[in-house]
This record gives sequence, C-alpha cells and structure tokens, in this order.
Amino acid sequence: MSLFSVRMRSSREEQGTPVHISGAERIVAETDLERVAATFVQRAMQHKNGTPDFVNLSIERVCPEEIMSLEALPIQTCDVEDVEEGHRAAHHLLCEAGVSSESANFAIALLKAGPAPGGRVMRGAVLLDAEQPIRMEPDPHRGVRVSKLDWEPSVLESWCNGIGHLGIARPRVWEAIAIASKVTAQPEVIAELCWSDDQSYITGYVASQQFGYVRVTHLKPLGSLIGGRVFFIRAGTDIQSLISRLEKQPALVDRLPTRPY
Ligand code: WAQ
Ligand code: MG
Ligand code: MG
Ligand code: MG
Repeated sequence: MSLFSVRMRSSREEQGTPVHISGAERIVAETDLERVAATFVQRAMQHKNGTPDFVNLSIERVCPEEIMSLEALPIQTCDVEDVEEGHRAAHHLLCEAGVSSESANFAIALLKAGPAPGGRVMRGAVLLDAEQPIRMEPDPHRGVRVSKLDWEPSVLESWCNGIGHLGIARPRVWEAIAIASKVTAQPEVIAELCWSDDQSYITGYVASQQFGYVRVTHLKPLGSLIGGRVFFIRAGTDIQSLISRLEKQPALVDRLPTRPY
C-alpha cells in the first residue's frame, strides 16, 4: 500500500506580508488522498481566523521504511482559573522539565506578543535555547514546521475510545499530541510550549518526555489571534539536523502510552 504525506498551509497578505492563517499535515493511504485533500481545502477556506488568498496543498509519496515509530505522550490536565495562573503553571512545568526560568519567561512573553516580527503569528515553531533565551530558528518569520506525521488509524481509534470519557477525542487534541510526541522524541528537545492562534481556543500545553502532554486550560485571552509553539533545545544542538528530522522524517504515532492517561 502506498502512503502519502499531505500538507496544507494558507495565508493572507497584509501590508505586503503573507500572514499565516492555518496549516495541517497527515500521512494517508493513496485511496484516502482525494477525501483528505478535500477536507484540507475546506479547512483552509472556512477557518475562523479569516479567508486566505493563498493556499498551498502538497502531496508527496512517503517511503514506508523511513517511517519513525512514535509512542503517544500520556495526557494530564492542569485546570487553571485565568491566563496569569496558566502562565505560572506553564513556567513551573517548563522549569521542572529542565528549561531555565529565563528561557521559560522569554517563551511565554514571545507567544503573548506574537512570535514573528511585528507581533504576527508564525507558520512554524520557535526554536529556543533551553538555557539562555536565544532564538535558534533560521527564519523568525516562518519558524520550523513539523511535518509528515499522523496517527496509525487503528491506534487513533483505540486512543479515542480510551479517553472518550474526558471529552477530548477531537482532531485539535490528537493533532497536537502527534506534534508533541514527534517533537519531544527528538533527543535535542527538552520540552515544548504551545497555545493556539485560533481566537476561540484558549487551552494550550507543555509537553516533555518526563511529564507527557500537560494541558493547561487557560493560556491566552478568548478572542486573541496570537499563539504559537516554542521548542526548547539543548545548548550545542546541530540545528540543521534537528530541523531536517522535524520537517522531513515521516513519523506515525503507532503506540499508546505505557503509563496511564
Ligand atoms: N509545526 C510547528 N509549529 C506548528 C505546527 C506544526 N506542525 N502547527 C502549528 N504550529 C504553530 C503555528 O505557529 C501556529 O500558529 C501555532 O502553532 C498554533 O497552532 O486541548 O490548535 O494549530 O489539548 O492553532 C493545543 C491544545 C491546541 C489542544 C493547539 O494550535 C488541547 C492548536 P494551532
Ligand atoms: Mg493545528
Ligand atoms: Mg526529547
Ligand atoms: Mg491555528
């Protein structure tokens, strides 16, 4: 059976600069290509943050031997009252995972302000040195987009059945878990911080191999169009090698966590 990576990104030009609206990535069987491509076009055109004037859809064959096997990170939820408490919780989790207080604070301030120049959102993630608050991604407008990833369909089905009672068996959550599982599986990455750029979604997370995927229920104000991702990396990391794996190595979540949810 042939597998294909399908990727979508959409943007809208504002004052001469293309501003990211949405993106998505999957790995699917050839027989599912048309259906998934259609859902991506729909996703791009009907995004709540705006109508794009540019949509890029790309389809590439994936070599099955190259696929990296991923274990889904286990989930926990940290319930907080407001954004301030959420940021304190995220800061605490990041420090526990081995990020310096300075880098954690820098990352939170960056996602609050908009990580791209001019306070805009990025298509991909910021790479931040985990010790000192120094950005390492080559293009701070674009960032690093984790691509070529998905869940193995039967494993996703078991995962959905397993966490059904929590009410979070939704694409937004499983897509984020796939990203966090691929990102934290890289030996150079200590942790990830994320919150959405979708104006109606305020729950974000801190992920690490140590704690798994920890949802923090309030990380930004409702109505804000600003969000993003920060990957905290060890000092001395070979940036190009890490980026190449994050962007190009196909990966499938094909195992459930051995620890409880
Ligand atoms: N690789 C790198 N960065 C990405 C990727 C990717 N594949 N996808 C999104 N980003 C960055 C980009 O800068 C976006 O602006 C930002 O992350 C937010 O993306 O309840 O919905 O897709 O457990 O808006 C997390 C909590 C939801 C879910 C995250 O992010 C839950 C979310 P969004
Ligand atoms: Mg997304
Ligand atoms: Mg790691
Ligand atoms: Mg979004």
